Amino acid sequence: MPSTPLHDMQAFQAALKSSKHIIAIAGAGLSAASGIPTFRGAGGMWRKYDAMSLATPEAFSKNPSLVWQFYHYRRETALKALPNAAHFSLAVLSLASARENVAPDATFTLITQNVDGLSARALEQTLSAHTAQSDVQDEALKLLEMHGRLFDVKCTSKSCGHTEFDTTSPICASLAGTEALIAAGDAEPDIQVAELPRCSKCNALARPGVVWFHEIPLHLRAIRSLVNRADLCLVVGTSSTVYPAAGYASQVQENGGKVAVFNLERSSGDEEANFLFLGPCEETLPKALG
Ligand code: BJW
Ligand code: ZN
Repeated sequence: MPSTPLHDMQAFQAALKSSKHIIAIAGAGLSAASGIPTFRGAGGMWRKYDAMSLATPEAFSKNPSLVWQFYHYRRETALKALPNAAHFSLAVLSLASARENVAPDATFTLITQNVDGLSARALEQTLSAHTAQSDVQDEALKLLEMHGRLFDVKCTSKSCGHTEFDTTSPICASLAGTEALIAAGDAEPDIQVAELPRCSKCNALARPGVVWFHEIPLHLRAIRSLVNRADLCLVVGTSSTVYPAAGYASQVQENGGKVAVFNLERSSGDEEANFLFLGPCEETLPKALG
């Protein structure tokens, strides 16, 4: 069992300062203060549906109209949302020239399960406020969006597979306004497949470029190598119930690294953490990271 005092901010900051390879694993709680609903618990319903049951390949095959309406609603919500203080704290940690409480030569990578793009926007804004070219060149190494991106639109035809980043609002005319049908029990329109988003290359049905259950998450090779060398792992706003992300913190500990959990409430596996900061991460992270 870990022997470090669980809630000791000074001890955490000493660990932060002495770490060489830091990673953060983030989940939906990171974006909760930006108004993005979480998956499980209070935020996990969309209309009358359990959000988890819509985020599957089976749901898309069975009812692409319903699943596209769900993702259209989430795209519109994310477009209106702004990164919060927790996103910015993590973005600052990425920038050697901006951060203070970390060793000058330490590395940091944020591995996020979130698809809302808010961490990328926080990183872009933080980068543009700090002009050092060396920071800009390393940007791709600092954020890995392992469950894809809401704004990637991906062809369903295996022979094509074209994906493009598209923030058009609405993504297609037939979905316009469907995001407003939020009253529980409202009948959603049954949109014909021909009217749903289509691939710009081959005109096949397109799907959201996110990773559903039983699909392979992205950037796994890079993540494996980061997890293997990490000596500190921050676990931020995730229920730690979805694999492989849920297994990364214990892998870091097995390699001798430390784990710090930032969550509103108790979460799976947090009894093993070296540090546990309960509360909204938009408050606890800025305090902890300085
Ligand atoms: C706050 C807060 C605030 C609120 N401040 N905190 C091993 C064992 C068992 C099962 C498996 C296994 N390996 C694989 C599986 C199967 C499956 C799985 O994990 N199933 C489990 C449910 C048991 N995994 C997969 O299928 C994955 N693929 C896979 O494993 O491929 C095989 C393979 C892997 C590796 C190598 C080779 C092969 C794919 C998983 C894809 C998950 N997709 C989704 C949808 C993405 C698209 C979309 O967004 O629509 O990803 S599901 C959903 O869950 C979404 C999330 O990213 C993910 C995690 O949820 P998250 O972020 O933790 O959210 P919540 O809501 O659960 O928690 C929020 C937390 O925030 C709570 O704790 C709150 O308290 C907290 N909070 N406000 C701080 N202000
Ligand atoms: Zn195509």
